[in-house]
Amino acid sequence: MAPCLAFYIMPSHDLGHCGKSTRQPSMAGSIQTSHISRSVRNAFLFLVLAMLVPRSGFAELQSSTQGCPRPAAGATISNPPELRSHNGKLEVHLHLRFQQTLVSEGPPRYCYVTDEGFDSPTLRVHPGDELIIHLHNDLAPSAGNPVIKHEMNSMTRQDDCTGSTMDLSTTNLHFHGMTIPPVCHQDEVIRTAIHAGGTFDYQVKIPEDEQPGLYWYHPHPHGFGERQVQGGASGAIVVEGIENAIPSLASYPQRVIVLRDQQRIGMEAPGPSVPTWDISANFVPVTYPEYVPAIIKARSGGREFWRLVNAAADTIFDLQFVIDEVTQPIKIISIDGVVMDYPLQQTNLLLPPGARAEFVVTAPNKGETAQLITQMHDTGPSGDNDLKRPIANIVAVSNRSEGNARAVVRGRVHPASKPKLRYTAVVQRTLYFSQRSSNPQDPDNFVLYFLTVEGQKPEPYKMDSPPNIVVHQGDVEDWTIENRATEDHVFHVHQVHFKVLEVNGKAVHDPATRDTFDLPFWSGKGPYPSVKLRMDFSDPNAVGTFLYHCHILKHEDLGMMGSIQVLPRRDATTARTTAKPSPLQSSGRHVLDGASAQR
Ligand SMILES: [Cu+2]
Repeated sequence: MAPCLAFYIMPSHDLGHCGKSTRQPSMAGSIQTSHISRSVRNAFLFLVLAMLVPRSGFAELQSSTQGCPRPAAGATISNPPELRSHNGKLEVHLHLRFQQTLVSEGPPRYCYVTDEGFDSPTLRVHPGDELIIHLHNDLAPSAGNPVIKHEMNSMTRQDDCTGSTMDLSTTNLHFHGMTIPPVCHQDEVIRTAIHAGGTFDYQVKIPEDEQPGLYWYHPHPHGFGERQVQGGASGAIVVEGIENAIPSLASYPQRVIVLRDQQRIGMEAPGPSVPTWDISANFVPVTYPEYVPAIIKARSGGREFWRLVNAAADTIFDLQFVIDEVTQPIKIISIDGVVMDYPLQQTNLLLPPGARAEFVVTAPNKGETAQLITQMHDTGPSGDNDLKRPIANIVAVSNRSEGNARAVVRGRVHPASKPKLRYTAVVQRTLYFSQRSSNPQDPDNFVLYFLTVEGQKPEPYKMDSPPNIVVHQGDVEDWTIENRATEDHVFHVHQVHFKVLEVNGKAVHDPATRDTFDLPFWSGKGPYPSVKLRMDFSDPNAVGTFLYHCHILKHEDLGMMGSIQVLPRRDATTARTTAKPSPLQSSGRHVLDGASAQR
């Protein structure tokens, strides 16, 4: 029993035997598995012991500063604090903090706190703005922390973005969904390793053509993202100007809701009726088994503009808005930060980890019972239990001032332009999600996760792996992503958005432009679930090396990831010499015509 005490100290993949052994992998990556098992067990024993001493007895696990205050279950949801750019600039100090907790306080917490004390603020910027984030890693290095390193043999230089190791107290920052260059001090996450006590300056220019909409920031240290994100390290980014595309939105109260998941307090291994993770909305927890909903106060019968990000590490939400037990239509305006080709009226909204949705809802009238809920989502026989549960009760109030939404503040805005997606792909690739047991005969077996380019060898991603795919700026490719695993996986690519062209081999017209997509699990027989995506590498901000991965962070941490290098645009004189693919990239790459070399 004792080891399972640590369920709320460490992510389940650190645990070994608190759940199904085949679903509780150890840290993988570049490290030896036998070593991992011992490390994790030792770490684990330490943490169990730590649980049994007074909190002051393990102060070395705390941040060097104060912790992360959180609202109680059943609290009223407020918009996160907001920081707005002024005169084309937003500069902020963010301190990443960790707070160890007692059982009665819920799971351990991570948060971003500003110098002024704002917790995980929404950053509101305009296209063209300068965004400067001084990220202070206030996590405390601790001899007691289970330090698991991803060694990178090729790292010898000591400049800013050549970090040699990641461990539990290492962090960095990813601007999810934004087309910010993947270079040092901007949106570089492969080699940016900010160690405990360190400060790192991010200085980015929001692209002039960035789509107005909802994005988010979160840590992306390879091997340790789940733990920090699930602890609460995340925040929304709003690129202003969506009311230019949809003028009616300017008149609606606006609400930013950050959905997260968190470790579930409890001794029992998840059964089919127990969620793998608890959830929260703007940090108001909704926990098993009581599921006390948060409260949202909205003007009776009024329309509101809701901007939701699924900042959960692992949980897939399938949202519904229900009034008096009748599911209400949701008018979806935007997905993943991009206004859709046309609004979609739906009664449910599947939101995998990382995805965003912006939509209009009509609040209930007084006397009506209204809830935002998530439905059960079947993630497959190997997947998590993402169960049906309420998120918030929507309570009708008399007027807007009683509600806690706020009106749109109009600022400098740019016309909303569509991504430059051209429909002339010349290269087809197939990538596939797969997973397998490390050794079915070994009681200590764990799950290995892969995201593989067809033709290459399935291997967990390592930080010093060469790019799996190499393209040039201007290339347009179609990627077929297959799920050959018996649980859902969520495809996400940094720096670029894509169009969904086909689902399971059938053409679709998806009005959304996305950066995140849920692949349903494979049943074990028949064709693999698949999706064909149009990838456009024309944006100069995407030149560089960046990642694609499963956005279920447990899987990402364990190596379900690959990297792509976008080389500078080839010109006419070099086209013929550079068009020949390397042996690595030739695998799974089918050139349909010669046009790619001409761009
Ligand atoms: Cu996955």
